[in-house]
Amino acid sequence: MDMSSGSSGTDGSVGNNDGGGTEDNSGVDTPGSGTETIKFKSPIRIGDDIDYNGTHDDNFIINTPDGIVYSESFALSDGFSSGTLKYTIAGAMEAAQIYMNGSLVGRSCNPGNTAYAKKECDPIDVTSQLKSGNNTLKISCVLYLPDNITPYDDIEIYDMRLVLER
Ligand SMILES: [Ca+2]
Ligand SMILES: [Ca+2]
Repeated sequence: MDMSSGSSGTDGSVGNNDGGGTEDNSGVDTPGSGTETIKFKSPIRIGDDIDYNGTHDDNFIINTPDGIVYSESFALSDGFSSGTLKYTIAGAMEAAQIYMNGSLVGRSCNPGNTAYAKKECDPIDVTSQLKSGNNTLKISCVLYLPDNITPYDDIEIYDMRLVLER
């Protein structure tokens, strides 16, 4: 008889490894809690018109652009099954280019050159571009050729977010 082992492990406490993945004991435990949302800066304003509101009869929330290109990095833990970018846009005459980790994943919709014509664009599936660790979203302004004064299409992007299924 050998009863010397002290590691029976049947004390009923929390912490059983029931399948790996990310442990999340934040208290949110409702149906659909496998969804996680990463929010980016909002609004994001890109373009080359440093006084948009002074030359248009509507109002961007941010008058001075973040630049021609906006990028934002974020950390991602392992264990996601899909990732989808969702966002709303205003002021777009041309389709801005959206990149995830250097890959062009989509082009924005174009509700028109007014801050009032906001539109929620179609979601972009970025699952195959995502990786665990550091990731970078980049949004690149495009030229609106009829404008020869500030030729990049000034746009404002709201509620850019990455919805992950875990
Ligand atoms: Ca411009
Ligand atoms: Ca514009």
